[in-house]
Amino acid sequence: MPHLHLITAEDPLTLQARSRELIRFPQLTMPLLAALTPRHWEVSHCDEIVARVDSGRACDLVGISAATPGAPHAYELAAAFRARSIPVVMGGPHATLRPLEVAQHVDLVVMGEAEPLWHDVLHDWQERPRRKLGRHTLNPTVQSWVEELPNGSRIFGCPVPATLDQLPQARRDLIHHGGFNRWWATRGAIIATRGCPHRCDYCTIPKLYPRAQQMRLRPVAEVIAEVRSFSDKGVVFWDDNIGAVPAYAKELFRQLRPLKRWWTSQTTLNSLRDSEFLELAAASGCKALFVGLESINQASLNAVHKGHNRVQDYRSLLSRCHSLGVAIQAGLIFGFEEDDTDVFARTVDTFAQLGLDNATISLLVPYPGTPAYDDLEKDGRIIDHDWRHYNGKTHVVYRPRRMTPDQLLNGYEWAKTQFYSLSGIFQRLNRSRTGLWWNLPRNLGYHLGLVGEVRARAAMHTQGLALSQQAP
Ligand code: B12
Ligand code: SF4
Repeated sequence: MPHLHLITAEDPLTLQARSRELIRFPQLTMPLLAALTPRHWEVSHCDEIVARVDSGRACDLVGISAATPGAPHAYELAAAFRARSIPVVMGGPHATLRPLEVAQHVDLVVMGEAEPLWHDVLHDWQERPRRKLGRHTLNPTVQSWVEELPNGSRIFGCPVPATLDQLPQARRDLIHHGGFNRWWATRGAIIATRGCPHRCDYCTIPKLYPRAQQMRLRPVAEVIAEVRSFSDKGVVFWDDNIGAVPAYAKELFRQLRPLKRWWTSQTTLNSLRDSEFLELAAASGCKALFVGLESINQASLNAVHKGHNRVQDYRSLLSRCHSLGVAIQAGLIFGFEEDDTDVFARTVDTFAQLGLDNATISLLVPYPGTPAYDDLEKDGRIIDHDWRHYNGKTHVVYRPRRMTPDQLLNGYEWAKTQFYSLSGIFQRLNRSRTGLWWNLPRNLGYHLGLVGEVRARAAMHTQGLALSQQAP
């Protein structure tokens, strides 16, 4: 039986930054890929968020998934396995956005979704047919293709989006949790939809899936059957925008209600404007929603084509959520073209007043393939091409328009420290009062995580300093 070893790669710097946060999110990507793998393969999984990769382990093929900041580390892992003549296949966001770069480091690159391709990729690898250089049809039924490169690597792609009907259930036995999360973290990761109808300039979603704006929906009955199949109380829908098709979401929530689970997912402000959506979500056990508020600067939101966020609505929409017992975890980004140095204090003050429950606060990252990256590159304003720094936490990788990179980094760290200071937490949660029994520990987790993150940055700077001192 051939053995496939799957790795969810995590860059050490990102890992250190997140190491103290009290929540470990369940990984779905590799457990789903394992479920898509033909039965005659034995499959194992190492999630680097909770365990170290054993690069000496025996296997026939290694599969790696990596986001952009994890790519250089994924290349190191690939090199260690390839040195032992174990071939490596890589997929995920970075492989989809930069396939030719990734092909310099691995044997097989899979762009986009695995569903229409994975069986053919494994079959192709086992058969190893000889082909000329260039692109060839792989499977005419789904119009998939394989490209043979001069270095012997192959890139696989498919222009047709996967259908989500009869998606196999993820291999939850391969969702691992470590440390203090071992006992209580959920394995209930699942998706109901794929895609997002919006096109925000800095987001990679429009580039990750073919026809990304065309929403794909799993049949509600199949989603419900999968939720029923596991006993975890907590369910995490890893959808990009679960509210993109309101009628579908509402039907899902209606059918979810009798299962009495607690769930969370990601959506946009459009969903929060829809009272029926919110009421059904709350009644079906929604405890928190991740919403990309991104900024309190309307000019910034408009400039990145996120005009569906209206700053003037934040107060009423937050209090509507709180009145139904739904907490909001906001995505907040600093460093947009319209941001200047007063944005940091204004943001902290605004969200303290509004009682925002939580926030994932980041520096703007121009991920390759996005309009944000293309515009900055064209202006010659990308100042750092080391993907490890594209984590939105430790480095500013471009020259912002209205401040210096140092002002942006310092302002971001200051804002984060204020937002998650003990007094900041008290002020916000005192206003929100939503789900305090879990919301308070979650905030304290971020408070502790901050210490790890600032330490990680200090370590990185020391490392950078040592390298520059070694330079001739
Ligand atoms: C869940 C999630 C997380 C979770 C779990 C991440 C994980 N590794 O599983 C957490 C919260 C930990 C997280 C963290 C981060 N994330 Co995140 N995350 C997501 C999210 C919302 C869903 C991913 C998911 O599980 N989807 C469901 C699964 C089943 O689908 P999938 O992952 O797309 O996998 C399919 C294909 O991509 C493909 N595939 C993927 N990998 C492989 C590997 C092989 C070998 C093959 C054959 C195929 C294949 O097959 C799968 C089935 O079709 C995506 C958005 C998105 N739609 O991708 C962002 C996303 C992946 N995250 C993103 C980012 C930036 C991050 C962070 C860097 C944020 C940060 N600053 O810390 C970190 C990086 C940590 C890491 N190790 O990845 C970006 C990546 C952009 C980029 N250029 O890399 C995305 C695309 C969001 C966005 N809007 O741009 N994330
Ligand atoms: S709404 Fe969110 S997921 Fe959709 S394109 Fe914008 S940032 Fe990406």
